[in-house]
Amino acid sequence: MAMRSLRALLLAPLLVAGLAVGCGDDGDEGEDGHMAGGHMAEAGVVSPKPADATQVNVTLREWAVAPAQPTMKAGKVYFLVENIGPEHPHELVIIRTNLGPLELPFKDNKVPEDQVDILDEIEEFAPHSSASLTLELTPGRYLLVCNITEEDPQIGSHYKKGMVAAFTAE
Ligand SMILES: [Cu+2]
Repeated sequence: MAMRSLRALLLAPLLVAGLAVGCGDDGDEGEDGHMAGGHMAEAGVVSPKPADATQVNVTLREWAVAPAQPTMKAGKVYFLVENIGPEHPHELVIIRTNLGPLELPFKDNKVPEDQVDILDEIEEFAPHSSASLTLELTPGRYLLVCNITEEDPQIGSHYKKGMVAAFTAE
């Protein structure tokens, strides 16, 4: 989170400069990355799959989280996550819960991360890039959530827009 504020600080003068020259470009994309909620997101980082892990591909887009399969064997899992955008950075938070996809607590326009059992997460990364995460899943039910909230009221909470999927380890 500290990185976000730093980026916002670095970005602010650029935005002011852009306004000052009456920049005619009304797109919201920076030259080197993609903006959402006033900050840039960097491309995701993909690490190699450990030999003993089972791979699960997940696609993130506006506005859905789509695992290639709803169920897998418990154990070491390698999530390979692609953000196909088309425009917004997304993240992937893995929450252990028996609640349904639409039943998570919701406060201040997002899922309060101190009120759910977060196993791990991939921080937000730019559209048209991929990221990976390896973790141990014990048997049980999980929700895969993008918990980004944008200031733009037309967008707001990505979770409420539909970015959540159920996932079970058996
Ligand atoms: Cu998202």
